[in-house]
Amino acid sequence: MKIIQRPESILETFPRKGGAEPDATHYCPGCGHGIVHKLIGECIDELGIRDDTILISPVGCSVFAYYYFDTGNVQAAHGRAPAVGTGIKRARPGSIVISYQGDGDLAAIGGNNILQAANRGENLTVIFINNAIYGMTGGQLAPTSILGMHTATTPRGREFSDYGSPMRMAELLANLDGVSFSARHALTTPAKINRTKKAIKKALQYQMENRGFSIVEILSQCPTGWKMDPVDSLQWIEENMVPAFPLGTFKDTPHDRLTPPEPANYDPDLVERIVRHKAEGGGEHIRLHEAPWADAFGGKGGQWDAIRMKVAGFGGQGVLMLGELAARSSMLQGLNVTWLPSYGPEMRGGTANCSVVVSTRDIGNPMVDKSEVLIAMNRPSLEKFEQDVQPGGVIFYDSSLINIEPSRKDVEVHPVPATKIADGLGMGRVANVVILGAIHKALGFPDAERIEETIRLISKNDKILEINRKAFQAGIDSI
Ligand SMILES: Cc1ncc(C[n+]2csc(CCOP(=O)(O)OP(=O)(O)O)c2C)c(N)n1
Ligand code: SF4
Repeated sequence: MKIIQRPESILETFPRKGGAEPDATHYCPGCGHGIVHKLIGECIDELGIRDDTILISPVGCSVFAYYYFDTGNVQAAHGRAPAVGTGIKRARPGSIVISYQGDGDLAAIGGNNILQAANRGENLTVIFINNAIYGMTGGQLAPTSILGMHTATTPRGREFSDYGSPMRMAELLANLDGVSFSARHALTTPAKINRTKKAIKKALQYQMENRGFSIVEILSQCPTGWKMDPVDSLQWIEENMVPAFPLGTFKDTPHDRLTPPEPANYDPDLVERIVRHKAEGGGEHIRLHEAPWADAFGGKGGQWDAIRMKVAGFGGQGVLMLGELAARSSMLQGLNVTWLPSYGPEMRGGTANCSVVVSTRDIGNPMVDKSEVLIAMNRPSLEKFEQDVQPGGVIFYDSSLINIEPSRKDVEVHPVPATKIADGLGMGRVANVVILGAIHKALGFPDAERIEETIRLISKNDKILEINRKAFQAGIDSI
């Protein structure tokens, strides 16, 4: 007996921000997205990969896919799902990554993203919903709109002379060496839906076997965008889309990919070896699991499992370099780190900031919106980021340039006359290293030995090295 039921990988209810909990999806009646969600859910269940699966939702009607799948979920910017998927898969090779994309997302704005990921043979599964139109934004022309098709932007129908032919992505991608599996299916009959499911399952199995890039293109009905009722839309696919997009398998040659190494932090011994190697034989090394914040962070850190720093100032102050120095030194200490720069449009004089996360654990998110530590090198940065510091956090600011005090009373504040000290040393641009000294003194990390190593890396000659060392010491003495 066959029991038809909701796959376990699809959530029972779909809670939203603000408390609403609709029991239906947001898709229009008759939309193909819902059918494909169910198929993916069934495949995940049958393969037993729910706990390992990370689904990337695109921009388009399926932007809310994360409301429905009881898996890991990440939402990517328009067309960027293959790049985001690449990052996730490389960071977590044991995960099963599904890049779920519409035709505007995959073939238009993300056209190069998909080509490059496929060409690199990234071990991902792409589910490509081809409904020949931009559904979400009101039915504009997509690269896959068929000739003669009336869309919001081609009211007289797509003409080859103006817009070329519909792009056959499954065939195009099949030509790339990195691709193991490329097929196109449709959802117009139960038999075809079953074939679609088989293809999705195969693509996922190939990923589980580490066989490289797989894509299943699915001709999917968009009754709303096509201005048809759901039944007519099935017929329209058979009569108009299938001739333009033949169904079938265009490549099925699973290849062996080099098994990617496990990420370093899965194995503390491996981490230790890497740290030793990087430090080229110098001194003691902290093992990842032996770096409790309580010691590393002036006794405070026990309450946080990561330290998130925002370093901000104007371009030319060495703000990004300061973040990098803190991140590199912490990395040499055996901690996990991320460093994410953010630039204003101007090269010098504009605003600049970077986000640094230092943790004993895996870092899921390199962005810093709430921070434990703020380093403000100019007044606008202090004013902008002060409120984002966690209660009990720490603010360092360049008191020679900032003529106000932070208003927060629930954080620790360290004014450091960094620019004045650096000018006194004859090199204003080492103000960032002065601040690093203050951080080391106040927080007890990063390790002085590791900071010395990173300072050596950035100092072009002995004279600059000496000034940097003095700046670091002056920072320590300043608080
Ligand atoms: C960078 C960016 N450019 C444009 C948009 C507007 N936009 C939102 S959805 C969409 C098209 C989605 O079409 P498709 O990928 O075919 O998905 P569907 O909605 O049909 O499922 C566009 C252009 C956006 N959100 N972000
Ligand atoms: S507009 Fe089209 S693709 Fe979007 S939810 Fe409605 S039917 Fe589905």
